[in-house]
Amino acid sequence: MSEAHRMFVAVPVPAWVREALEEAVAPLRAQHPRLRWVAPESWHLTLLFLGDVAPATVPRVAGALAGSVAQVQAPRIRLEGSAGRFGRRVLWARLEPDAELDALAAAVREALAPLGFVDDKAFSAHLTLARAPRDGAIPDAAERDFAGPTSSWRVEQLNLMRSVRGPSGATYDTVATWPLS
Ligand code: 2AM
Repeated sequence: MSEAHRMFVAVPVPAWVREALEEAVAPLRAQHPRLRWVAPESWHLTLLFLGDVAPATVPRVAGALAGSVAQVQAPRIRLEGSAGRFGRRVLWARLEPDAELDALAAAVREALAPLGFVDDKAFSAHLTLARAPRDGAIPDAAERDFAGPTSSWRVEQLNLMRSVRGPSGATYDTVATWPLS
């Protein structure tokens, strides 16, 4: 039997936003080298974490996602320029609340719930920048000193992603992608 893959549904960050964000993150990365900083090419907005998905289930997931994107409008994402934390473990870039982004996440969740993929936590839009080391926490200063761009962009695609654990953290592959209109 082939192996299950750890998967999630996300929207990517366009290259020009990544570049602007990277400039803002660089000084923090230098000041807090013990934090596990997400590589800019891996930045994304998770809409739903699926966990382990058996290879035979992937086409059903893809089919359900294709149906879900047909029903929603492409949202606009706006970075607020500030950061937040989940507990003491995760540092993220804050997004302005957006009803269309919430609707996209809800459509994805509705489409995949019948296949058994349910997240107990409510959707909370965020762009993860760093995680605390196992024995540490995100310092207050990392949240306070983040002065990011206030970029905004129209979401053009929805991605089904695979997370691959490696020696220096997880890397992400795009398994399938659907354009939003
Ligand atoms: P986040 O970084 O945007 O919070 C792939 O693992 C992605 O799925 C992570 O980048 C994380 O998105 C999200 N995710 C949500 N719940 C998760 C969980 N319980 N375990 C691992 N990843 C999770």
